[in-house]
Amino acid sequence: MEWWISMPKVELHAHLNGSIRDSTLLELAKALGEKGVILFSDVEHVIRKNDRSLNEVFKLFDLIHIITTDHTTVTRITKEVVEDFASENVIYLELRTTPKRNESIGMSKRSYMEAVVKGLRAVDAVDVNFAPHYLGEGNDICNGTTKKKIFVRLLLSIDRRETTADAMETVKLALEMRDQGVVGIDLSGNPTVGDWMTFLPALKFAREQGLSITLHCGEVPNPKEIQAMLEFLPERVGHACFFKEDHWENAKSSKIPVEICLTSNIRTGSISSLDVHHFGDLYHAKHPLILCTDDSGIFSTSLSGEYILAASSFGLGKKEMLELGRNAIEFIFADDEIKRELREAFDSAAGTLE
Ligand code: 6MZ
Repeated sequence: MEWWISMPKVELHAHLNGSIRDSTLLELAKALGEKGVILFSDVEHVIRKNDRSLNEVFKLFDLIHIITTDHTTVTRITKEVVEDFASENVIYLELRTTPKRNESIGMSKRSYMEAVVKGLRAVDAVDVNFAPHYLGEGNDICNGTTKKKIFVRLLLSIDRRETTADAMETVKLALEMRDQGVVGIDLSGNPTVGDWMTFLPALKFAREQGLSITLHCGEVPNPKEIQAMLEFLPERVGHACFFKEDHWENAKSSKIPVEICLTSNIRTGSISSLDVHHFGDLYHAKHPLILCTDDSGIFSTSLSGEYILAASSFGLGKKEMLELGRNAIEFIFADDEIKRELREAFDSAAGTLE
């Protein structure tokens, strides 16, 4: 196995419905085609396409949501996504997803999330620790088996198309599900849609109640919104592609960690090429940053792929890759006990470096 696949990794920016296996998506689309719900031939080339603009990505998400949003499928894709991350030695995963309501099939935001949690419980290829004090069946902590272990925590996403009331419902649900591994809130969705002020009351409430917050910030040029988001002092931001100098000054002085998704930024055209990607500047300035996948299914990538891409583009060796991965531990939303365990895993990997 290549070294960057076997090294331990921490994934903090992965959207559930963006991380679905292509094979699963095609299988589900085919089944819906056979039922006459969609025209498979229309859909197939959209799924198989590789390069997509940011707007095309959001059109694809609307299609994916038609294909995946029923309880059984949500459970299945959650299980598969966790297994896929674990198979490339992700040892801590913060998986984010937008709770969805679909009255015609009896789905509420809560029942959607219950289907997600069912998916976490269904994983059997690896031991999943997904909730505080949860020891899954067959958990290897005491019995000394060599089954891999992954910590999974959940972030509930607010979609920028939603209303203040929708956003508040999501935050309340997150609070009720804290004992099932929910640790924070994400604001995401098409960055050209919606207004920051719509979500602010729910985000403030989330913060008051002790949830951590990460915001998709600066995915499109919108200086005022970027400024307002930075003033809110989120625990992390994602992307930061269109930050201007004063935004960077602000983010750097506040030391706000940035979730960096190289392949996603290049594929959507938000950044023209890796040699001008802000990873380089942030890395050399030692600004807190975390390499992430965003949507490993949509962009045909993996976290290992992102590490080797960063290594080859910015001249990182094994030691630097491992350090980069280890630094991510400081920015997870889970508690200190988990941080300690993760540090041990990285330190033991560091001990094997020649
Ligand atoms: C902004 C994104 C995104 O929540 O249905 N999402 N939002 N920028 C991105 N970069 C390309 N990638 C994914 O996962 C899919 C949803 O995550 C958000 C969008 O709201 C998308 O509908 P879930 O599991």
